[in-house]
Amino acid sequence: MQDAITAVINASDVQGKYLDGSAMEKLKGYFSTGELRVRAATSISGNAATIVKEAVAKSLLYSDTTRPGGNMYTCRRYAACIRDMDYFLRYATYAMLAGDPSILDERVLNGLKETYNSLGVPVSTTVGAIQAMKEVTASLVGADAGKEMGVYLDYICSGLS
Ligand code: CYC
Repeated sequence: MQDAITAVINASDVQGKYLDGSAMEKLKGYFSTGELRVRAATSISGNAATIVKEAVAKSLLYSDTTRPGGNMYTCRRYAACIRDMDYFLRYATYAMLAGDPSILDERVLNGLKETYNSLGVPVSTTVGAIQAMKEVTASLVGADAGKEMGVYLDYICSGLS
């Protein structure tokens, strides 16, 4: 797992150089949004269950996915889906705090598409649910922090597609 600071330092280290102007600018951008990230993470962690519930209501509930034959039909599969949505939200929050998506590759996306394909979990429906969660999150944390969370929720969608 990397964060915005180690990513910049590693890139300079492989060249044996001090941080240059553009590396310093990246760090400045990260530090200047630090408080915004912490505030957003606090608000998301206090409201995670509501965010997931609203995103599911908005995108999945009473759809073909939850009807007999759909991938969320039966409580066991419904619960697995809610759990997955909570994983996506929690790991996107970690990545947003770190300012770096590598934790998503390592702990969420690695092998996920293959798992979903073999279990018949519909990827495009999952992407739609993550997009709904992006909107619900933005309405809770505000536009700036919402945009930042959107970067990492979109990263999960691209990794699945
Ligand atoms: C299943 N989701 C799974 C499974 C894994 C994950 C490994 C198979 C094992 C299990 O059932 O628990 C995902 N596990 C993860 C992730 C991590 C992990 C991301 C990293 C922390 O450890 N079905 C739908 C919806 C969607 C959905 C669109 C929710 C958005 O139709 C999800 N995931 C879903 C469902 C299953 C599942 C229904 C169970 C499928 C089955 O067993 O038939």
